[in-house]
Amino acid sequence: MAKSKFEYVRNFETDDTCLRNCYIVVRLDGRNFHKFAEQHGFAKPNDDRALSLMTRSARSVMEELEDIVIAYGQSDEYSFIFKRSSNWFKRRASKLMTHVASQFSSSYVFYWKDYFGEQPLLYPPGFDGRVVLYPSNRNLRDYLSWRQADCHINNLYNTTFWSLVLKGRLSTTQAEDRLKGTVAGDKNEILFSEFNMNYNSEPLHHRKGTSLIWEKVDETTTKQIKVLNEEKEVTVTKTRKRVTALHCDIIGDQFWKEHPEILEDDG
Ligand code: DGT
Ligand code: MG
Ligand code: MG
Ligand code: MG
Ligand code: MG
Repeated sequence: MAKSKFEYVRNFETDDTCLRNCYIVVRLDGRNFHKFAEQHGFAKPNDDRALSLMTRSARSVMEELEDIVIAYGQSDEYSFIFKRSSNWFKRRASKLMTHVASQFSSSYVFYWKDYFGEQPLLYPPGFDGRVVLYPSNRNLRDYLSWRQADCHINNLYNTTFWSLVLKGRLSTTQAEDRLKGTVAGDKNEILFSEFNMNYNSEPLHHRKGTSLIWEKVDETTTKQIKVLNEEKEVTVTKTRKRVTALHCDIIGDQFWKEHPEILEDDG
């Protein structure tokens, strides 16, 4: 086909191919969710409807897009890890990131009513995205450990903060002052001695966030077939992959030993 004289503008596109052999991480984060949570009456410090909707949207991203081996989410963020050998969209960062962000955002709106029922969505939420490349399994594991450690630190702080405010009747400024300079042990102690709470008994999905991985399941169905004009019933077993949500520690070795299929060998 003849080229128009306008074709040259294509050369202004920049190459954003992700380096080979690296895991491609796309992290999304809710835009101004401080306000979004306020306006939609999210429970403090954790709203299970909101967390479940995030995970439902992340599940849609994993099911609809290619090559995502694990996703990890907490608060208003989700990270999606593409397998290091992925060649989806020729590894173009902008394609991968925008597909993740748009699939996630439209799912968040699409599934809103499944979690919030009649409560209306007051305005269209948005999510920012970024792409980060990790060249080794250690780097990727450290990335995920960083996000899970962040979940833990924030959740311990928020749990203590909102206990002081909602149960201890402190003002938000007083609670802030009370927590200034405290370490994890101090917060555990406040929860235990003042609110009779054992932090380690708080829900796992609040303390550890949510990891989505692919799980193999055997599906058995029965089928009617005709053999020599005779109807026969046979059972057929198919192995299918299904997204499963886990709320376990992903910092230690155990999780990675139990799921060796997530990472590809360095080498
Ligand atoms: P950004 O990301 O720079 O546009 O601004 P934000 O406001 O989204 O800030 P970010 O992402 O650092 O912090 C997440 C906010 O979302 C934080 O203010 C608390 C809120 N949030 C997330 N999950 C929950 C929840 O389950 N309950 C409540 N009450 N708030 C939540
Ligand atoms: Mg932020
Ligand atoms: Mg945010
Ligand atoms: Mg955030
Ligand atoms: Mg097109």
